[in-house]
Amino acid sequence: MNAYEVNFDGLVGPTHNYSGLSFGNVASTSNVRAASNPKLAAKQGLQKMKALHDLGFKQGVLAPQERPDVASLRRLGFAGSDAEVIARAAREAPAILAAATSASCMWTANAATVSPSADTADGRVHFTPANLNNKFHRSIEHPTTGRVLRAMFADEARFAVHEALPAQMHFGDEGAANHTRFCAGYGQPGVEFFVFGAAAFDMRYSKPAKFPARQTLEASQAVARLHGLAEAGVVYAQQDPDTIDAGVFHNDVIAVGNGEVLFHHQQAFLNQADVLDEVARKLAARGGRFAAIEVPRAEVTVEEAVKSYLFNSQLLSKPGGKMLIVVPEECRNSERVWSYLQKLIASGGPIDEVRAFDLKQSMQNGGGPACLRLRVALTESELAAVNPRVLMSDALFATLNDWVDRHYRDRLAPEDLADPQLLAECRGALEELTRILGLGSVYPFQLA
Ligand code: SUG
Repeated sequence: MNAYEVNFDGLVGPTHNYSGLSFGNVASTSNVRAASNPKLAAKQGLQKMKALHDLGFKQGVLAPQERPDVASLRRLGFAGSDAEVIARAAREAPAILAAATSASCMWTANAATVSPSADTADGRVHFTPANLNNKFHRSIEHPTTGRVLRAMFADEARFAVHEALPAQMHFGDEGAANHTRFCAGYGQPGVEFFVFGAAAFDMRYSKPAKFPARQTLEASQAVARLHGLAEAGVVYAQQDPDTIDAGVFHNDVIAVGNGEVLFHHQQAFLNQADVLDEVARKLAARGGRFAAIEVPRAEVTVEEAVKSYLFNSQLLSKPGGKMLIVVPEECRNSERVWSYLQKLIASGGPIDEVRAFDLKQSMQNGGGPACLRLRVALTESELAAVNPRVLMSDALFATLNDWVDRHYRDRLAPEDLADPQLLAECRGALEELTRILGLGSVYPFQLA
């Protein structure tokens, strides 16, 4: 049966802003207090979705969330009407209000970990929303993420959407940003590659010294258990702690995989040679031929990788068997990175085309092309069971652009986060969006 990879991109929410919330993510902390442009951010994201849809790739949309999250503010003791809750938080704890207002759910690579039906014991596609426990502003995403995923993948005979892992640092889970799957074909059993930053219970593993390791080994193992993955189809690898300290806060900042290919930096993993051997062996047993493309630090340093987001790229399989690499414009701005890419596509290897996209609004918070999408491999019949309203089309693109034009501001400065009107604007936009995307009631204000 035919199977596809579908990329579900996060639609940037109306409160997109720069609050410097992600310690360890260099772009986020360097752009703190800059003014943002939510309208432009949403449009840059939509342009990428539409361009890939036009090239024939399967593309979907994942809805943004209600922000500021007044329910979280109430749990922290800010009381009164919604407007009073926001006013009090703005006065007494602006950093907490900023966290509760973040549009960070746009980075849907962190929405969940997904295992396709060919890999799972019960033959369903499994989703575990990520608890994103390392950052408060992201830890509040998973309840709504779970409801949105259930509204998109509602057929329980085909899809299983789990609860997030326990919200605790031992099980810090960052979703698909730390997970890649290798396979000979999307519908065939593959090798799921879980990359962790540290172990929570086992002190023998090394840890970064400066920045947090956001994903634990124990979280990855729990997701593999929940999804019913066979040991023969799983590889665990540890990120090099020094690269985490250099700003590689997720594995998708230093490596990207697709099909039989892993495109990665020389310093991506600890014991890199052993890791690559294990993937090659396990993939061979599943009928695949592993091809690792290792970028040496002599050609691109870790710092250049972090700055250009070379590895936060999408590798997309084209009909002829070759792959397109989708990179952010920042790769073009680095002479060394761009010339590496030219060499790569001329090398005769699996990647033979590059396209750069302007995603600057998201990039300034550390979110490149790969951060913005959640990959779901689906068979033909599973794809037919997905809520069709969330799949990109010319009509949906036009509708969403018009929706953005009517609901989004083109400037949000730090002081604007105290404006109680922002919540009303966000709710108005989402009320309409749930109808456009056929999601039913998924937001706190709709469920109250
Ligand atoms: O979690 N930035 C996000 C970026 C996520 C990128 N995702 C992947 N690499 N898959 C994060 O660090 C910054 C928000 C702010 O500072 O306002 C932020 O949340």
